[in-house]
Amino acid sequence: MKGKNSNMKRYSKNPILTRNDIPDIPPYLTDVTSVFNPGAIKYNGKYILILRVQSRSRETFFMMAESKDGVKFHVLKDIVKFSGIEKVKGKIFHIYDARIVEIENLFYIMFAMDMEGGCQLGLATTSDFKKFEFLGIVSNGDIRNGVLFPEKVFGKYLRYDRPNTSRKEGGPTSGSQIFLSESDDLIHWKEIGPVLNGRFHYWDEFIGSGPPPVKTEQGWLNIYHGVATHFGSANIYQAGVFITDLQNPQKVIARCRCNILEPREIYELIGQVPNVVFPCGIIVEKFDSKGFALPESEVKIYYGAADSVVALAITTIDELIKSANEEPIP
Ligand code: BMA
Repeated sequence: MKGKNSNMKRYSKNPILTRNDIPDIPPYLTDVTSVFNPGAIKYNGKYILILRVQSRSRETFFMMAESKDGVKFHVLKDIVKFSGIEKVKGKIFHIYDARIVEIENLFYIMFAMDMEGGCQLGLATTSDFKKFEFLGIVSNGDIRNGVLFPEKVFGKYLRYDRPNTSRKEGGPTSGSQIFLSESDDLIHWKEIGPVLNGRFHYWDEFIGSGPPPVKTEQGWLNIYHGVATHFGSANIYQAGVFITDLQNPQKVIARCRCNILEPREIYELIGQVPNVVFPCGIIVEKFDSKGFALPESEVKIYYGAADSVVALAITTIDELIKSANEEPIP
């Protein structure tokens, strides 16, 4: 790949998962329509993805995929069920876009829940990726793209989230501000304030967090998605990177000028929703003894392409930091 901005290498055998890799679970989850937007984590040396699988009824399900090398995945023939979610009052239309972190030896999965009145954030936990427990709805109001920090900061759990502020009549929702929120118990959250704004007229007009933040010596490294909406016929979903202060994650200290990944390959340009790359999962291979990602570490970014398939892009911490430190848009 050429050019200063192209520091993400697509895996040569992309897409890594398509509808053909999803085992049938009769009666309704057979011959599925699509698989995309996976959360990712390493557990017991294995790579785990929690996939968004859509059936022909356009219902959404979570399914799990496992891999030894991070590129060849095997999809388990089970629907991931969060015990306790059945107690939620009100109809849940869809759950989707999982983001996974490990905090103090427990794994947490934050995801979007489409309900009457808008989208909420749900939280589930597991210690073994066999049994999953629903902890509750952890938002109120219309909100999406919730990502937990992988550790407490000054004694508080933190997350970035993205209120859905702009709603076209009857159309999909989006928003142009990422916020920081804090919590003592992961269930009750207090909004601290805005972190990052969309840049109107440029690549990232609407924005939302991608995978969870990564701790580096330079700050919290964040992959986000940006949507360009000024092209009339189609929105373009791209990915970018910004860095926030380790001591004050509300403060942005660097932000890319150009996107780092945009729809170019046929599987990104064409599908259920054309022109989409949507990262939700990140695996950083090497950390130092204090938990900082090493600059030379390989980084695997798992993303949904065209809301139809799962793809992988590979880079390094150093490259991501370089992109975040581009000259800002004048
Ligand atoms: C966003 C979310 C994502 C989806 C993207 C493109 O608003 O719904 O899950 O991948 O739109 O359709």
